[in-house]
Amino acid sequence: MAQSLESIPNNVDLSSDRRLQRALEQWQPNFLSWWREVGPDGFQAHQVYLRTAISVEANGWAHFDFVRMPEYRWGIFLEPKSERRIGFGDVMGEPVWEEVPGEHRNALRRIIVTQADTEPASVEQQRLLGRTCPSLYDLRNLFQVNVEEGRHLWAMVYLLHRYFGRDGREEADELLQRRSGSSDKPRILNAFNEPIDDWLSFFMFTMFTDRDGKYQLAALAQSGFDPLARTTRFMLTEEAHHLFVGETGVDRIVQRCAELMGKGLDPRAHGAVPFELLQKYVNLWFSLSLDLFGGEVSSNAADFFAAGLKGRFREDQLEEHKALGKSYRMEVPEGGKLVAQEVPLRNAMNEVLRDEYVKDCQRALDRWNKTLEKNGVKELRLRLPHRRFHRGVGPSAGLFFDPEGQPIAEQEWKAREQQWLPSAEDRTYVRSLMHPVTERGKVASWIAPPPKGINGMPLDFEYVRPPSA
Ligand code: BYC
Ligand code: FE
Ligand code: FE
Repeated sequence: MAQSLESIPNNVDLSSDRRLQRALEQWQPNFLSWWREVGPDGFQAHQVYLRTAISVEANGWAHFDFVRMPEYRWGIFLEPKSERRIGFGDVMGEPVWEEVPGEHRNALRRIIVTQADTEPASVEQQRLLGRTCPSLYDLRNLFQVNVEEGRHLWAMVYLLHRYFGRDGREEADELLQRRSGSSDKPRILNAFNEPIDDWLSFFMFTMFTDRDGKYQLAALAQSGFDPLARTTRFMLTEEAHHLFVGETGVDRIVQRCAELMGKGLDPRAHGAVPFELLQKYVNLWFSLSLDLFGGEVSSNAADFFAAGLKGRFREDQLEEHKALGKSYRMEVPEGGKLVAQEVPLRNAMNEVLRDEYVKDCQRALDRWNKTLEKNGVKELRLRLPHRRFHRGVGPSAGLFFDPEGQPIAEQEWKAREQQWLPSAEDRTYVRSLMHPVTERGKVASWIAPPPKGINGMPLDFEYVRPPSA
């Protein structure tokens, strides 16, 4: 069953719009070439136990079967239309838009392209991980995340083709041309050009960076541009699994470390990840992911909110939706000191969204810290570094702060950077742990087994089967 010969699974009545269907069918083989070129390396012919979205209804969703990844049915699914009105900003109360308003065309295209760009980027970043999987269960989860990020790209490309005419089609082509980490055509946002070449980084990425995805998608799910709101709502249901993979993945690594430390053993001597490395990887991926929310003070963010393009997290559950005449107090570095500043609330929307994100990350750290405690580790606890630490975007970028957020001199940063962020040696150590474990039911030494399998299957289920099977 070669999917490329069939039409594209969808709930948008694609067959009624022949031109659009043809344009997407022309893009499809380019997507597949991209997938084969920079998608999961070495596993394209394997049979993977995957979940495929076949409709947006609860039962059409949990469809599990063995699939070869290039034959995954990447589909276009939007939540059903409802009588929605714009819920915030200057246009609050007006009916949502079914087409792109001319005055917001550039802004919307930019938001959609930025969102779209992250999806293939993450697949590229993760392409070599299959070779060093800690178990078949984890290998399957990696591929589930990868195919769904591929579907998220489809979701955005549909919007570009359907609503943005020729420039939308050009943008869709360029999404397949940029490459994560490339020096001449890099991906748009910083974190998506960082290497992910070990599984500790993968779990940190799905914990911290996919979680930016959750908050950005939630903000776009409020959008006055209804097709964007409806498609991001459905994407959020898939995102939940990615976050599960990240949060529980790190928790299992913490557990392994804690079990050894609780018995007075040295994790390094037993092929596990030591506590200080866990903290350094948290510092790295949390700070990189904070940058993805944009600058603390942003006129773009204010414009997006005013225009009804991008709301706050769960905007529909807030009490007021104009965000006018209010300010947000933040500490901003100025001339080597921290100065309190009152920022008009709309200009602080990136920071408001980041607040929700940080709370959610703290919740996960509390859970990991319980795992340390339960295993008899008394003193050590993981901590989120301060928001100013190691930032590349916003007023703290280019300045130096310790993990508590205190300004320090560049020299001190240089002297201590390796205590706070993974050093070349640390990365080498983590990579040295990465040996593939592909025997059914077996798990690598550095990670605890998961508490249960996927879709009610046992832990020793053969989640990924070699091509001959
Ligand atoms: N890297 O006004 P500012 C996901 C640029 S993740 C590089 O402060 P704004 C996923 C910015 O473009 C979710 N450049 O920021 C996760 C602007 O450039 P110009 C992805 C950056 O515009 C895992 C300048 O700096 N979705 O789905 O308010 C796996 C000043 O910007 C960065 C979205 O991002 C950066 N980190 O907000 C798979 C949603 N940050 O104008 C998938 C769509 C800022 O000076 N994007 N810049 O040329 C947006 O809503 C906004 O573009 C941002 C930035 C929130 C990213
Ligand atoms: Fe995604
Ligand atoms: Fe994701």
